[in-house]
Order: sequence, then C-alpha cells, then structure tokens
Amino acid sequence: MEEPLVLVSDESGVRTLALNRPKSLNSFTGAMHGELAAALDAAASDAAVRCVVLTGSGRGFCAGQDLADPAVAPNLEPGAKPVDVGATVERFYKPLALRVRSMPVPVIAAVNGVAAGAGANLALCCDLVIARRSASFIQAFAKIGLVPDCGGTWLLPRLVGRARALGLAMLGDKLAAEEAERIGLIWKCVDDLVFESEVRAVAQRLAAMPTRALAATRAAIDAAQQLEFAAALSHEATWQTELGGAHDYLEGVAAFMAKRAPVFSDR
Ligand code: T3D
Repeated sequence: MEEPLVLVSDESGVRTLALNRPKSLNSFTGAMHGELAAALDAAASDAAVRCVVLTGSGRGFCAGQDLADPAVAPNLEPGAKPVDVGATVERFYKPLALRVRSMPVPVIAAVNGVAAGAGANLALCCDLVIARRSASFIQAFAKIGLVPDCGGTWLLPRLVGRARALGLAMLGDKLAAEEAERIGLIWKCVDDLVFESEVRAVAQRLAAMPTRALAATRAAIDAAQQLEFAAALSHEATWQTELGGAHDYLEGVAAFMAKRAPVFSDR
C-alpha cells in the first residue's frame, strides 16, 4: 500500500498533519495538495479538534512546489508551450492559504527543517510559527524567475516591513530560524532538542483555550489591517457582542470569579 502524503495524528484535541514526501523535502505535488486540503477540511469540521499543527516528515518542512512534478513542471524543450504557473497557484496555493487562514481553530506551523518557496509562505500563513534552531526560511521564487506566492507578497511586508520583504524576496537567501525570530518573521525559534516538546506544550495550551475567540482574534487582526482606526474599534465591538453572548465568555468569567480553571467548549 502507498504511504499517505499527509500523516494525520491526534493527541488531546491537537491534530498534527505532517507533510510526507521526505525524499523531496515534502515539496508539493497535486496529490499532496489534495490530501492536505482534505485533512484540513476534516480537522475544521471535527468538533474534537481544537488546534492544528502543520509539520513535515524527515529533515525538511516543505520545499514549495515540486519542480519535477510532470503535471506542472515546465517543458524545457525549445519551442514547447509554456505551462500556466498561475493556474497552479489559483488551483492549489490560493485555496490552501485561504483554508489555513480561515480555520476555526488555531494553526501552528512546526517548522522542523528548511521551508522554501511556497513552503515558507505556507508556514507564514499559520497563526504561530515555531521553528527548530537548525531550520531555515528561503523565498526561493526569484531564483527560478517567479514572484513570491502562497500569500508571500501580502504577508512578508506586513510581518517584517517593505525593506526586509524585498531583501528576502529578491535575494532569496537562506534565513536562519534564529534571525527569522529576531526580525519578527516567526513567533519562536527553539533548540532542536526541545522543539517537539515545546510544540506539544504550546499546542496543548491553545487547545485548552477558548477556540472560537482565538479564531475570532485572527479574523479581527487580519480585518483591521484594511480598516481605519475608528472602523477597527467598531469591528472589535461587533466581535465582543458576538463572543460576549457565548458560553466561553460566561465560563471564563465564572472560572475567574471562582478561582478555578475554566473549561472552554465553544468552536
Ligand atoms: O507551478 C508552480 O511552480 C507554481 C508554484 C510555485 C510555488 C513555489 O514554491 S516555487 C519555489 C519552488 N521551490 C524551490 O525553488 C526550492 C528548491 N529547493 C531548493 O532550493 C533546495 O532543495 C533547498 C534549499 C530547499 C534545500 O537544499 P538542500 O541542499 O538541503 O537539499 P537538496 O539536496 O537540494 O534537496 C534534497 C532532495 O529534495 C533533492 O533530491 P535528490 O537529489 O536527493 O533526489 C532535491 O532535488 C529534492 N527537492 C528539493 N526541493 C525540491 C525537490 N524536488 C522537487 N521540487 C523541489 N521544490
């Protein structure tokens, strides 16, 4: 039987999805896109899942598009019809980025090794990026004559500013995890030896938190990037009206008053 291209495992409300094409550093084929899309949809619709961890098998996180995939690789014969790379982006990477950023639960990118091209930007689409100290991020696109995709043009300047975004995207140099943390590209870089335990601890912590409020926090922060200050204040009020009528708010306040641990359940 063929190995799944995405390994799925569960632990106490945390669903881990591991890209599983380690020989080619988990680069994306159409088939792996299909399995990841299905796995994300399944996690989104499973009420028992309260946090998703996206990671890679083997020594890499994800090297972006599989440049050898016959379905999308350019035909290098002279005069051959060019492949429509934009169609691949529309078909696979745009839905993937939108799916990750609209998940009803927090999503952690556990970057276990090199994250290149769309693989790097897939990580940046996640809510928290935790990377091994030995991992790295590469905006590899310019090296093969493309622009950053999978959200890179939108995410990079917002995360690190225009100057660094252009430096990373135009030069395509390898950025060490430690430097990625220092410039604010990612949440945290952790020593290789404690990487897995740290990811597990953060994921378990998020899974015990008010899931619906966490997803709303992402939505509100993203929406505010496009709003005037007064409009963002109003948008916050709209969210508070919705969340303030929900179970988790009442539970959170009751637990605080009773000096006990809250038990959140909204999704
Ligand atoms: O259709 C479209 O193209 C649209 C979508 C575009 C989105 C994109 O993501 S474009 C960017 C595509 N990705 C890249 O350009 C990255 C290519 N890979 C690399 O530059 C390097 O592999 C890394 C810097 C990521 C890692 O280097 P290193 O030295 O640690 O490993 P390696 O030896 O280069 O790679 C190990 C194996 O993985 C190797 O195979 P082999 O020789 O052992 O049989 C290599 O060919 C394979 N591999 C790595 N990346 C890809 C890949 N195979 C296919 N596609 C890849 N992207």
